[in-house]
Amino acid sequence: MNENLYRADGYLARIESPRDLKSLSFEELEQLADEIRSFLIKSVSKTGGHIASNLGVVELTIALHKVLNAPLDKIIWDVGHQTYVHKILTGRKDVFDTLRQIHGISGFPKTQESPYDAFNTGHSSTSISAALGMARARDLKGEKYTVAAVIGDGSLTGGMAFEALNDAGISGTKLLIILNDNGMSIAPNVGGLSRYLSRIRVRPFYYKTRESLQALVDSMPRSSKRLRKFVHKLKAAMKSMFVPAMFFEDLGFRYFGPIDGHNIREMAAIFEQVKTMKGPVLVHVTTTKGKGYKFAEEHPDRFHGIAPFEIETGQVLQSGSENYSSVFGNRLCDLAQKENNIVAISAAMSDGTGLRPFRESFPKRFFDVGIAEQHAVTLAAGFAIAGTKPVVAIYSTFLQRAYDQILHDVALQKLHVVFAVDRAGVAGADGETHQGIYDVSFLYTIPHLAILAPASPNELKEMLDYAVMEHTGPIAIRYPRGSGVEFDGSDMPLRYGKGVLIKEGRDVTLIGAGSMLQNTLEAAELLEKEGVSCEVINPRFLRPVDDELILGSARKTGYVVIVQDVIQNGGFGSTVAGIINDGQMNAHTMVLGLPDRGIEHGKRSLIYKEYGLDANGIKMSVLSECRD
Ligand SMILES: Cc1ncc(C[n+]2csc(CCOP(=O)(O)OP(=O)(O)O)c2C)c(N)n1
Repeated sequence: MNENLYRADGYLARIESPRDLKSLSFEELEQLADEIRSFLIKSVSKTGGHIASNLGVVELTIALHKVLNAPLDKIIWDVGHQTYVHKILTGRKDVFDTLRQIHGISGFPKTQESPYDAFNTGHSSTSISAALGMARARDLKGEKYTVAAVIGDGSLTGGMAFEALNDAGISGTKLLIILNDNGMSIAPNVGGLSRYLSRIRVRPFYYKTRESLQALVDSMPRSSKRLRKFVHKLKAAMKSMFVPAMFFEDLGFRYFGPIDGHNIREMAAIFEQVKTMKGPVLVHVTTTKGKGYKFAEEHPDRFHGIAPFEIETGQVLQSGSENYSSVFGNRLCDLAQKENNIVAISAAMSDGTGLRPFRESFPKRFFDVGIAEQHAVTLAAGFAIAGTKPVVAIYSTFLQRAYDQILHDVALQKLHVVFAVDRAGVAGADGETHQGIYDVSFLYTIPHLAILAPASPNELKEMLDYAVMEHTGPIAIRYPRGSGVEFDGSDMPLRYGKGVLIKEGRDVTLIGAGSMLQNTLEAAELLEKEGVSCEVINPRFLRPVDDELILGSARKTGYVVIVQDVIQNGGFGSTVAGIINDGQMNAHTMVLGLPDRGIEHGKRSLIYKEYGLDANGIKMSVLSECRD
């Protein structure tokens, strides 16, 4: 038991599984909610994590588990960043201090971690599709249980969620959707749907009256057909008076709400009622993001995902040098001062991608499209073809969503769109759903696309200048999470398709791509001490490859090692190896990268170490081949 996080004589100490909630009264559940809040604040202040979203769903999670019978009943959490309370209630409170740490529990649902985690999530807007699939499978197999998707108003801005609503509404399938509406994505939510939800939020009178009328209909004997018809007509008239178009009901859902998402009793009563209903139902609950912790309520965006912090002040404990995201954002502002044609596009991540200064300085040239990466990319294509210079900043992992838009809408038309691919490489504590380790492989299949990887903040600035001001076609710059350091040679002028020889040597050529250059340089130092003379190349362009530079070095050393922070297959490493093999020279090649499977969560440096991509790991791999 973790006595620092909860009291031995409290209610939380008694909860080993959701079954233990069934016997508690609503007053006791409210006390449990208080204990969970204090547990969350204490624990996440040490590990870091998605504190604000979880503080917002304490009562909702308790009410759901009180009424549903998990793991028989399935709960699918959209994005999954708000599952801490669910994890605490489903037998994981005593390992909660390992959250997001290497070999510890994940910050997202994992079917392999617990039978209570019904579906793995991480990227947004997938829950309704997955829940509908599970519900349809249940019906085909003649099984009986409830499937519930819990989705936030931010995640509802993603196209997939609309596609799923469109399908689910007419499915006739028993399905429960809980819309957790806190008015926030990471930043305040955007778009027409968000505006629509806020209009509903301020019209509780209509919904309360309508629910009472429905209850009246339900209580009437079947024989009183005329009276039932009259009440139905009254409901319809009220609807057209108060809510011009009832989106969810028109799509085919029975709609309940808005309900106070911090009132366990009220939510439990509705969940009991809807649990027995046959078709698709949507329950709209309103919550406060960050509820119960002053700093998170006041700054839900800053406390969305946060590093370890001091509880008393809300201040983050570690603060390092300027990170790549803000180097990018600030440099883009400098360029935008000079060039009026530049526009910036974000898919609900303006803070994370460093675009806040741009948003504030150039509000008319900044576009937050919601969690809609596909739309963001084709929007950029439209901007480009109409003669502006769009820069789209998206994390590597979320860019996966927009593969076809990059290929079909941007690249085939050779449009000048700049992709700022943030969090490239190992992303760290968010884990396997968030690793930016696939982008080079999938971007490599896209025609006409240049791919650059800066090895230092100065290089990122140079590359951004080049990509925005000089290049004319599609171009991606991929840079890692966190900050970087400068090195000798990082100020060499950038030339299209050209890498840089950083250090000359005789025995082996080490090519350190982007963020891996630093570890590669350190590995070279270690190898020199072992008597291995290393030549080191900074490729700068992952595509096109500087074959002249690389072939020249391969000819000299006869042994080329490519170090990259992405999966080994496809992309830069295999292309370089192919070029060397095609050159029919007697040179040996080795690609060091990550295995082609999910990479777990943990501190970035520890993950790189685990997979042999730290300086020592690189040295050992080089030596093992030298000695063979
Ligand atoms: C495809 C995709 N893009 C971006 C993100 C980053 N992201 C994580 S949570 C979040 C906001 C979600 O808002 P909402 O669903 O309302 O949940 P809340 O945190 O407000 O509870 C975003 C943009 C993501 N997980 N997936």
